[in-house]
Amino acid sequence: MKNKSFEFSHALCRLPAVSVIDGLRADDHGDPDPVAFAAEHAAYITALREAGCVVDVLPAEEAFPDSVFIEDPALVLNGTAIVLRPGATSRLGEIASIRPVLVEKMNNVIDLVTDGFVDGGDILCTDDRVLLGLSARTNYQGAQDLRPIVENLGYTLEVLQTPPEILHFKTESSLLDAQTVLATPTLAASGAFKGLKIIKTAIGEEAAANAIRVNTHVFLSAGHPKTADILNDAGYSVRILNTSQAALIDGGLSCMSLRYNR
Ligand code: CIR
Repeated sequence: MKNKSFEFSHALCRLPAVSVIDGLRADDHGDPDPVAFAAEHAAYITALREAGCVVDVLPAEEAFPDSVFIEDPALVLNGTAIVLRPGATSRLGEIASIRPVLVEKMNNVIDLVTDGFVDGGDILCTDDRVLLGLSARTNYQGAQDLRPIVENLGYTLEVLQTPPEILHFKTESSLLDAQTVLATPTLAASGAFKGLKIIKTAIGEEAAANAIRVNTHVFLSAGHPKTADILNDAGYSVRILNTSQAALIDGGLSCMSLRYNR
């Protein structure tokens, strides 16, 4: 029996577009290089496959610079895909792009019923809980829309507040196993993770928090050696991946795939 919060048979990714140079970002540290981005993305897909996932790779969507971050317009729970509504205007068109793919691949597809906003990056799932961080991209109406959907799928929804300086709830947190999260000291202190064990990122390595557990591996962004040591010492099998290009436009490891079971 798979542990549904971190054991996945499949993943869905979308190739980065050349227009990724226009990706949204809070602070400008230069544009990503599309060639380097594609190389890092290819290594990420290889790592997902080596971790045991069948990976379907969708073509790039030039009209949507941030569409490589495929986690944001959808969530898959128990084989049901929920089409979300990204909170950035430039990303709303990603809904129409991803929806037919989900209809083809998933058992069931559900839409949000109002014009509320939810980004997948604000959602962290355990086996039976959906933690949703309100943020600049996810609003209360979106949370209200999501609640009956996730409850019908057997989860409880917990609506939390992402500290204002953080883009997404999962920019600074990730699930390591059914009882444990990796989180920055700031998000850990917010009280969001009641009932869960918290492993904190090392000081100065906050960007390491956007990790992903995929089957027996924990994918961690390169450049965070102290956090890698903490995770290795805690018994996790850490796989380091370069995310330097995604980081230039506020993306990380979780955002670049939808992971699910079929
Ligand atoms: C954005 O601002 O929407 C993208 N540049 C980054 C999205 C990252 N997604 C995520 O953390 N789930």
